[in-house]
Amino acid sequence: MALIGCGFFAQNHLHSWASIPEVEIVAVCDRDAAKAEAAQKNFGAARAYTDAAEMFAAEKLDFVDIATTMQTHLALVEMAAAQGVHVIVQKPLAPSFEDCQKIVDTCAQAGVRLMVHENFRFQSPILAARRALADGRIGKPHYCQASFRSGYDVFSGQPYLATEKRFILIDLGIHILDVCRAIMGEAETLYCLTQHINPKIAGEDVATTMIRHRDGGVSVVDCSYASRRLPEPFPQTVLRIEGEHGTIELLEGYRLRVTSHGQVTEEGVEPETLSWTQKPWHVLQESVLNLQRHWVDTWRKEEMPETSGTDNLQTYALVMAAYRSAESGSVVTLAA
Ligand code: NAD
Ligand code: 89Y
Repeated sequence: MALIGCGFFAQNHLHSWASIPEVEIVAVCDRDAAKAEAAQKNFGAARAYTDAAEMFAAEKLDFVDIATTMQTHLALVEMAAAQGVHVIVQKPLAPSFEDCQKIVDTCAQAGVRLMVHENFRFQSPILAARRALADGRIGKPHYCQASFRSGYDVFSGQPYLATEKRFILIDLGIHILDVCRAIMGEAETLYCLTQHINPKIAGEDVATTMIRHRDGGVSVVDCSYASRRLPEPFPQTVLRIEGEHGTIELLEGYRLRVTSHGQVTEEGVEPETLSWTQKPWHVLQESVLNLQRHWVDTWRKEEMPETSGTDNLQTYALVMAAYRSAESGSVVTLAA
């Protein structure tokens, strides 16, 4: 495989690919030669490129992992699809729904697999909560609160986040809405309020969304980068899922509490740090490995990955509906 975009978050992709035995990183590519060369040296790739077109012309690849920012995704996917190379693309898939659809269609027409790097649903604490639900411990869920509230300075590592006119919903809310979809299913209607608290950034940094799901369930998805509180909980997502027989709570401090048929159990679900992960990012870093492992496993079984392009269009549609709702002040109905 080859990786395009050797920046801030791609380091986690590289460490994860390096620890999956079935995968060989043959090439890396970044417009910035220094970043490409550092990745080549640190992860033992045979070749480093600064031009993706040149890389696709020269290499025989099974798949490419695109870890650049969203503005470049469509053009890079078109290059991969033209060579019959399977694709993983970081979230958000593209700046508009139309371009996301083009990415999905381009891959379908070329017959290449497409997975979106939507990793939050693969965090081990969230997987533990999803397992408790799938095991029937609370029965059918009718309410979910998925909450991510932090004051962590994400702008020092990712400065582009401070200048985007749209910030928290498309950067972070996309993950929490995706976790909510994974738990509660598709949405029918949605209402969102946004706030812009930090004057040093261009976009909204708080978003509170209420969802009515197609099967009648209700969710509240709230995200904030303007919450000043100690201990700083970044990057924990907390969950409360209520069902007919009990409640699943993923609490701060990575505690999973399940009330099932009048009995309560509680366990720690914080992942161990790996040789290349560091707190507080370890839970996100490990989810990259879990997602990349899922790509390899589903490829071998010839199954669709959970976060296929087609699946991710539904999550992206929620983000766009949330912006529409916040801008218009009205409830938005999602297309079937
Ligand atoms: P970054 O700016 O640090 O890295 C992007 C790199 O891509 C840069 O080094 C840039 O030179 C390179 N690049 C851009 N266009 C290119 C092209 N056409 N060809 C080759 N190289 C090119 O950005 P980042 O913070 O690492 O974010 C990258 C993506 O990862 C974003 O979409 C972001 O939303 C996503 N991200 C996801 C998570 C997660 O948990 N899933 C976390 C952080 C960032
Ligand atoms: O870019 C974001 C993401 O996808 O997860 C956390 C993050 O790094 C900052 O919000």
